[in-house]
Amino acid sequence: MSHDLCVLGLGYIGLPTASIFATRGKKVLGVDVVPRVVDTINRGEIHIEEPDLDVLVRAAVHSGNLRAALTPEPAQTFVVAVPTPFRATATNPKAPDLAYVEAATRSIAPVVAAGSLVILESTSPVGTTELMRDWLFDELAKVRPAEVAALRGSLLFAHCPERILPGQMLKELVANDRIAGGLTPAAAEAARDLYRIFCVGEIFLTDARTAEMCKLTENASRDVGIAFANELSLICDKLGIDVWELIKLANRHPRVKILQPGPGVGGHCIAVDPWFIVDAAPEAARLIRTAREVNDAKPHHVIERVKACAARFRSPTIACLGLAFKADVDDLRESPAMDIVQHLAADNAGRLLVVEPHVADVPAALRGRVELAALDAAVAAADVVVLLVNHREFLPFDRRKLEGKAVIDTRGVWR
Ligand code: SAJ
Repeated sequence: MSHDLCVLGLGYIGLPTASIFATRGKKVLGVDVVPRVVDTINRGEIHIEEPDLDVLVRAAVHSGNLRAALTPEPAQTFVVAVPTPFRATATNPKAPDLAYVEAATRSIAPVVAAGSLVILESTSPVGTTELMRDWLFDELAKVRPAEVAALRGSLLFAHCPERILPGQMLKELVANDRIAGGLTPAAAEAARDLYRIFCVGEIFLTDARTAEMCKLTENASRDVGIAFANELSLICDKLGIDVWELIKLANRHPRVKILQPGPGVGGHCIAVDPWFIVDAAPEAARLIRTAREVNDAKPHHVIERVKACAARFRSPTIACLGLAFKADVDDLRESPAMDIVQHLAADNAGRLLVVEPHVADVPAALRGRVELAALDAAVAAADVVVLLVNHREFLPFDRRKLEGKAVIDTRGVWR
């Protein structure tokens, strides 16, 4: 039996997407290469934290419309939602790594059918959808050579990037506008008709290359905006000005909308995607590269400030509040807070107490080097308090508990 959809990659994007299609009556096979992930989902449970995702996945699995497996099966539509990380090359330490996209694409060659729609959702460098088509036909030539000519005329390829914000994924999955970029207009239209099943936002048709660049541009735009705020924070430190007050006042101008400075930019999107533009056009992408460098340098600035404060105490205790890459999520990947705490530990800056309400254990990278503590206990014991993530648990805070301590508030929430 052919499924309606086969979704490859059951992570932060693939799992909600597969589940929402399933709850809208589509027969969905979710594919992941990790057996533990497949087993977890088939029990109706989840392996990642995202508000309400557990309810959605349980409903999808229990309806009988979503099943997970290790290998693809025949389907009308294939959605590739696998990671696109970095890979160091001889000329570029941050070149895009398309190995997962290539492997997922090649894996559908045995099961793809005439007229199938193949969608790339993963954030990808410009030209990846074309590469995807080429990889698929290269694989088809090996495994089903007699059918290549017929399939070449009928397969449809499109890029439909996701835009959902971690922490608000399910709301944004349904509500956000989308871009459907086809290798042909027919492919874009077919992709639009598919996402129309659950997407109530507008769906705009374009070509695949524009859609690829559009996704990268959105995240690069946010990165440049945050870099502006982070640069302001460095300038304000030197000039003795409160950057948060400054930004609040500047934003009262009707056409000014400055973002917020912080300890750096984390997550697996904004700190990664702009490099795909730099890689494609290194000479032209000057501002985009500089923004990345400004944001990547920010954790080091925080580390130096913490070490300078700690140096004032004989055997300092430092409370680090938050490890996640941003507020109210459990995701520690590419987290500037993790980076800062790891450096403080490596530099023996002091006894390190870490408060992270979203993790149960000390992460492997910090094991044996920091102690996990409750908020009040950590602050009471600390000489230096460093607020790294503006988790909601840290916001209503009795400032009197900070009296006599050195405080570094990287998010400006305790002003
Ligand atoms: N940050 C700041 N200051 C700000 C805003 C954010 O320092 O004013 C930091 C955060 O603390 C975090 C990082 O930037 O470390 C990124 O957080 P985010 O909330 O801006 O974005 P992500 O990475 O969670 O999600 C982004 C979103 N992209 C845009 O807003 C343009 C989301 O819509 C995308 O779907 C997602 O990337 C993705 O998957 O590409």
